[in-house]
Amino acid sequence: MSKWWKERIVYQIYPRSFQDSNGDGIGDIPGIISRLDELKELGVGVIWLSPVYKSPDIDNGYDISDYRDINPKFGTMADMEHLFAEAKKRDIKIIMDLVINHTSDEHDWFIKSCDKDSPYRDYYIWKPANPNGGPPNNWTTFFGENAWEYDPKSDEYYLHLFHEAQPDLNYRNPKVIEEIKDIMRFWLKKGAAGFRCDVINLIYKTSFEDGIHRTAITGREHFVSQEGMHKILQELHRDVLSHFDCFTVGESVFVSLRDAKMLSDPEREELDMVFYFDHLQVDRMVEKYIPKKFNASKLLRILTKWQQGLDWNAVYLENHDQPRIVSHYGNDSEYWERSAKLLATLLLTLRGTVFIYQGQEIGMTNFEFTNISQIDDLETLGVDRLLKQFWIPQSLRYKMIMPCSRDNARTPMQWNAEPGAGFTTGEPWLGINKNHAIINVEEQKERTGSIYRFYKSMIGFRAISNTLKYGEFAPVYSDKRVIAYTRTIPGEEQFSVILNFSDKPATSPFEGSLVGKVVVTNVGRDTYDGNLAPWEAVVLKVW
Ligand code: ISL
Ligand code: CA
Repeated sequence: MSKWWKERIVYQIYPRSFQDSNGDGIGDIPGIISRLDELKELGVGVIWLSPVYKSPDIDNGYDISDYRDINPKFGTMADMEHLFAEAKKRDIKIIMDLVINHTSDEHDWFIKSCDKDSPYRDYYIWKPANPNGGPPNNWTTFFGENAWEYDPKSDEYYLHLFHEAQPDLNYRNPKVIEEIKDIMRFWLKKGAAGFRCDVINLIYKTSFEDGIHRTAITGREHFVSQEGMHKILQELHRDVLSHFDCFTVGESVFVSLRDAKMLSDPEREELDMVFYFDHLQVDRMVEKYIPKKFNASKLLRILTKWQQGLDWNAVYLENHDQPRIVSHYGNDSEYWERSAKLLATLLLTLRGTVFIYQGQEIGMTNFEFTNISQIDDLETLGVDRLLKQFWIPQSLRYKMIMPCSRDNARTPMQWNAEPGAGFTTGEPWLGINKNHAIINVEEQKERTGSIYRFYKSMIGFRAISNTLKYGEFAPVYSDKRVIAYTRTIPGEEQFSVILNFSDKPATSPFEGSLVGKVVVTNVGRDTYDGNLAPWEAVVLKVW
């Protein structure tokens, strides 16, 4: 069934790095408003706003201390209302980041909850020490440490699957669920068109037994995608979401296809789509810090599994937690421009709602961090500490963590070649990539053949093509470097997409659905004969 949220392009804004309006070096809401025309021009139909709520910013806003207030760094509630109004004028919808697995430890609920006799005690997960002493169980956090924090005052521990300043809410308490419903209604009434739900498949903890020991996130079998979570999501849908014209995308970690299917099955009325990570881990071992060789066949296998396995996908290659895709699966030096266009071709020819992360549309690259002092990301700092404990030398540590640091995606947006990159007139909160002198919006908007222009035209092409939006996906060919797939509306139209993920020329078979008229090219070719240049992307109209 067609829906507006299946057809619009979603653009993720990481507010602190998007546009600063007052020279304090931190992006803000008035800054976003000043760039709305720009987003409209690119073809954006929805903004996903990373958290702008009141927060002590231990994890850059993913630690909320008041869900109904705005972080003063970003502006005021009046600014936020102004943003909704200005976006609406341009027919751009906004989805909010709903971070409800945990709050900040400065949230009023948590402060009250530290008192053993408070009615808020049960809003969080407090447990006495293990009978043998020490934390209640062996669970570990996403940032590498034990997941329990001791509170000497009440002589108990509270659970935090992320930083200790991010205590997990207790979803066995119906009052917590009612609070969350109220928060959702608050934002939907203000004009939000839905939510991106942070680590939503972790909210329900089934038991508190020790987990099977793992190098990371021990205990996960007790809290990933539990039955209790499905029930809660159905309740939120029934009592809140179903009363508004909105959509939800749930970030789901360690999610299996089966669980993702249940989460996004329209019949079950939980979420509309989910973010999963499989397709970004082709060149990673189970632990993302250990690299392995990229293999295009494997990428196509994973894409096929999810494209065909789910009714509707959330399609993305970047977000604020991932390295820049051109530095990850592309080539950010010699073939920077061509490989970024190949990745744009991939993104915009898959079936699902397309998400673009700020800066992706100009091929922003990873930052060359040379020292841990340049890093703000909690996760990178945590992993560095952990590796140090294993006596891994600094050079090797940096080699492992820097290419994956979440800060690669968090450096300020590169608007122009000026010293502050058009992002700020002040001192930016996180280093600006030196390459903004070359890689920036201003330059690319003006130049025919730029990555920006390529994104814009692919977005335009998708907007008028039912086949790209809704057509069936089928794999056609792959080897270590090349993948090819088709998008088809039976009896109506078929496209095939052929991509060479390598610095070397390659070939694809030249028969069947791999023959057709060239409709998209990143090398300026008129006809296709089965020979691909390095990093070439071509879309053929087969019939
Ligand atoms: O970033 C990751 C992989 O590099 C993930 O492990 C990530 O921590 C996980 O996907 C959860 O992410 C979300 O919740 C976190 C927050 O730090 C992230 O920014 C957010 O996207 C806690 O709220
Ligand atoms: Ca600012």
